[in-house]
Amino acid sequence: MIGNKNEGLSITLGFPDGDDYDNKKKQSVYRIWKRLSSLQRSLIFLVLLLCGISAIYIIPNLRQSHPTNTDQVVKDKRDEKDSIQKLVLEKDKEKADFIASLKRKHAKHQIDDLMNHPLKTVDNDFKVEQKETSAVYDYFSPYRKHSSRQTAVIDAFKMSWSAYKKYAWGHDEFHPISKTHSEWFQLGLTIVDGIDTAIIMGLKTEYEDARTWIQNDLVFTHDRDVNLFETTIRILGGLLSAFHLTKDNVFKEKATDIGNRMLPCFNSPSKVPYSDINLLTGKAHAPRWGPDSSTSEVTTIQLEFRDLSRITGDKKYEKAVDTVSNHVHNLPKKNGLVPIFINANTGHFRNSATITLGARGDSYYEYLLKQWLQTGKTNSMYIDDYKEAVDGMRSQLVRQSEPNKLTYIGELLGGRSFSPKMDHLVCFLPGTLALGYINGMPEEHMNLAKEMMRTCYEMYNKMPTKLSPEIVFFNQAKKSKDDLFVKPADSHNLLRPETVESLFYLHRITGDKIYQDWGWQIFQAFMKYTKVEGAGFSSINNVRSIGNPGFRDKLESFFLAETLKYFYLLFEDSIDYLSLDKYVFNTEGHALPIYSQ
Ligand code: DMJ
Repeated sequence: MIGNKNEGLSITLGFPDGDDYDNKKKQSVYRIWKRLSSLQRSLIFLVLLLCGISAIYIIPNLRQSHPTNTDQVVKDKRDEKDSIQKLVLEKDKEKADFIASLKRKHAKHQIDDLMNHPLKTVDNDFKVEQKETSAVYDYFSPYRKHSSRQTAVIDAFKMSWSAYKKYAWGHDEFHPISKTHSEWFQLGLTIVDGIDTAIIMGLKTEYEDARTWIQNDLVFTHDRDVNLFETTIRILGGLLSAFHLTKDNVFKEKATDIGNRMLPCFNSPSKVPYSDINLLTGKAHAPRWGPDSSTSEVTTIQLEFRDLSRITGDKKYEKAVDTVSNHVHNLPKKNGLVPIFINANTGHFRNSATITLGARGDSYYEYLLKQWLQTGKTNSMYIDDYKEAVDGMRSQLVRQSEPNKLTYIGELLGGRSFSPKMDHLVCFLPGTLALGYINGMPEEHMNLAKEMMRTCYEMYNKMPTKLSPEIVFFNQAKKSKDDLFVKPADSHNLLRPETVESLFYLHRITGDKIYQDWGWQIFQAFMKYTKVEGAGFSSINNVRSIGNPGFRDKLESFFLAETLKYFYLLFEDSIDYLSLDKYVFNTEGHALPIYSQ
């Protein structure tokens, strides 16, 4: 070592070994430090401080030039892109397109899911090209992620399903207070209606239990009358949806069986179907309570029978329901609006019947739009009738309440005199109008959809329990205190889906999260007032009583088929999950594919 001690600086040129070197070095630094003035020492402190601060900012940036988690993400993204390209090269274009579209919608969890769990490709035996891919999404992938609101909905479904399984498995309906069950059609209604919700929520055990029951125990040979409309939308619709989502032929076979057994309903003189049929004997007839079928019932079976034709290649089902549609199309109407009764023998409307968007009228309007969509927008008869009907609603039925100007849809009693009565059932309308709007209907339809959506929300929000009654009346007098009132006989809640269904469409179509928040408020009210300890959910008697809402001891199958399904879909942020471009939901919430014609 050579050191110039006088200059207070030492320069190391050699490499002496061990302690001797270290001691000398420490002494030399210490001596230098002692010789410095306080100003020099302060300057050195300052320089060291600045170096320290710079290091805090510089080191993390330097670290980024080395492999980190962020890089791993970038690499994963690149790999993901490469895999997508590879899939394209492998001619698995359908899957690649699907993943790419999910990616665009930031549905990262679904990308992960799909990358890890390939779609299963199946034979496409449809005679008419369907817009849906011929691949089946892996609903039961363990990689699926749900938002916390979706998880709450799934828990509600599981709670209700397991209680039904424990006390009523295989029976139509469950009574959660008495823990008993009852039959309506003796077709395991709750299972068949609810199975596709289990699929959509990714509930494998529940799905498998239901599938096993359907395969082994669902028979259509009971000597019993069933209602054509209810059996079509719930049983046939449920089976078809399960078939499309899984491509499992068990569902197709059962759907074909029940479809065949219901066909005699159409053998009426007018070809407008009878409302009821005995599935064993094939004897069809008008309802016990009168000579007429309900208009909504004979016009809300078309999506299902048409789909059955498309999957079997047998045109007879579609032909039967097309005949009904063509017939109803040619009947005289009031501004596109229809009376709620039609006679299967004469084929004529009962002209003195009420015109309403509620019970017995509702889904006539819904299926005009949805049939047009199902058939690839190729049949203008449906959309022309739909447009005329919406114009008719606007001119004949739409009013605003006092004092807050809530837009509502009233009824024409006897086809003539206006009543400010609105069923909760009418709340399907905002969703249908919004669906029409994104498929080319005019802006006024969307405006009406939004206004009606607020009204339907207020039907919940204004009640002490935050749950809607079955029917409300709107106030028209200028000095009214509140916009709506509820008659005691109408104050029950049956766990109906319509408002949640419309919230789902409005959110899907506008992306406005207010609809999710409204839905969450409603969901919480269901949890608070309709939950039965250890037995799922029950409809209630009085939404105006917080203290005594009173259980009605009944779980309607549409709570599992529709209400909870639409809650789940409302809280889904990806617009590609059961895309409205590929699926049309029947009036019971069952997903059917859209075809090219
Ligand atoms: C369901 O069966 C269907 O949504 C139908 O269109 C109307 N009634 C119930 C639900 O409220």
